[in-house]
Amino acid sequence: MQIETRKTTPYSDQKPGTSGLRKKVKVFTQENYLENFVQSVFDTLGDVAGQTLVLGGDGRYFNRQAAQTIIKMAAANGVGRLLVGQGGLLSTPAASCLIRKYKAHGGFVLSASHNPGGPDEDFGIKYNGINGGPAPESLTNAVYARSQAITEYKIAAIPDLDLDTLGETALDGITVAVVDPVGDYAQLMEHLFDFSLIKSALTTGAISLCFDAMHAITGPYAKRILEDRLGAMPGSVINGVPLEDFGGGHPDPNLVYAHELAALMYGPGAPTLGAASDGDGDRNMIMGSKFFVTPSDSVAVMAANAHLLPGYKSGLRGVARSMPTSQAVDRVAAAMGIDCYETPTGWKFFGNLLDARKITLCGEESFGTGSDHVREKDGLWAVLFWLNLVAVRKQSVADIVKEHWKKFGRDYYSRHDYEGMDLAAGEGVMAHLRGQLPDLPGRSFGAYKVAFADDFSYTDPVDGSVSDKQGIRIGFDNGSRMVFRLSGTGTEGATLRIYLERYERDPALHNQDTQVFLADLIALAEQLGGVKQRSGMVAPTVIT
Ligand code: VG1
Ligand code: CO
Repeated sequence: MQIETRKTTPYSDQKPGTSGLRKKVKVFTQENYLENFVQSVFDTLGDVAGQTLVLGGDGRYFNRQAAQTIIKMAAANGVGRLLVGQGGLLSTPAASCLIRKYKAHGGFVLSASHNPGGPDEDFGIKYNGINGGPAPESLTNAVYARSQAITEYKIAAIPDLDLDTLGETALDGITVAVVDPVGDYAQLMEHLFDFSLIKSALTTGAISLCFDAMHAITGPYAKRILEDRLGAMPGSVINGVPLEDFGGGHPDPNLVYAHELAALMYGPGAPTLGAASDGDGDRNMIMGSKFFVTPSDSVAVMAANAHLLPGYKSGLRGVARSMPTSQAVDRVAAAMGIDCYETPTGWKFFGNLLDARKITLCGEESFGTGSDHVREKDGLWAVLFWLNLVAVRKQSVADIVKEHWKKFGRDYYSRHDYEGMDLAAGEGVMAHLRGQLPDLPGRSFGAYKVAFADDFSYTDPVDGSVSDKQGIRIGFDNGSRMVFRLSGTGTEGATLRIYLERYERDPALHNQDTQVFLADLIALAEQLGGVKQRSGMVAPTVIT
């Protein structure tokens, strides 16, 4: 095998964000752009001679081409074995599953997750480590530093490989195995959940289901597991064929973008459970008939009920949520007498807690939930969790959640996103808020008295690493809270997120309209942050 060493020069913008490096396809296809980043990863990893790596992506535009480049670079950098999902495809949780199961050194996941795909849209790449989870900041910072000094990269002069046929190709030094993307993942799910119970509920019609794969990666997974294996009616999986541009949509499972599912679930004859996943299969949205489960409630309900499911029957070690996620799961943890950790936004911060066996379950308000079975959030896993739960409790999704509120109280919760904001305006809002922090504690705004106000800083309890400036938190003495932060996954301008929550113990007040119930807090957020005034935007672009 002939290995070429090619000269290159650094790109200044290869700093990974919340979840890997995400850029417009047009940025990624600049000369050597992808190659520079991949070589920076190899240079940072050091000796990978003879090691196994996993490779796959969500199937978006440029996935195939990028996979071929990475295979050639892996060969040139001494990798011993590459496991590649057939067609270059792997959902993010399935990639994590493969890394763990086959004891790989790590893997490349090609995805820009919930961002749109296509020649004018987004692409992304991230490296996951030996535990199957996203690289920690120490590694991504080192990769970035390397990318700023890179002068050459290595690539094997070999033709493109056939990624569509299952099987192994032994090249000189490296073996490339094209593997079934679904099989190992499906097997893992079977260990965690009561498949025979779910199957009988689905085949007898006790439970019906609609899963919207949004033309993204989970289509083949959902069809194989939900329809073929568990007997959900054919057609239960909609938009199940992955497309390079996700059919022109945003593969983001929320009420705005998963509108086909939302219309079905609020219409006549809605199925028992409605669910959707995102571009790379790590997010989930859960709905019942005429009922939407907020992701923050979902993780809380899961924590309270996990012991009812086979994979979690021995109980939970602890739980964790990202800082902006509502405090609903904290209440469950307190009642159960287990620890609850508050981490910065992004799945990479859960990795150490899971590895150190401090937690079993974790979640984010951004439609992400997961457990110690892999080191990524896992969309289909969450759907199976809810299916299993509904089958065990023989109640509707709405009844399960309402009972939960009765027991623990309800955390009304909403996130207001201002996308495509001018970067300077976004940074201006954050600076303006930061400036007010010292004076806020103790001040009253109507019924809201500030209990604490800070810029969230996290010290990892396992390795002691510190992550600063993770978002402005303003907490009130009645348990309400607002959080402001700038997104780290966007590819254009800034996205400012405002997270709002208000706790209500009284069951008589558990059926209010969320936006109405939060109206005072929403107004106060504008008073303190001046988002509309500073950005000139009149309203949020997305409300979840
Ligand atoms: C967003 C979410 C965050 C999530 C991240 C990756 O990040 O808020 O909770 O972990 O996306 O999800 P940000 O920085 O834009 O707020 V995925 O499914 O896009 O990999
Ligand atoms: Co995702």
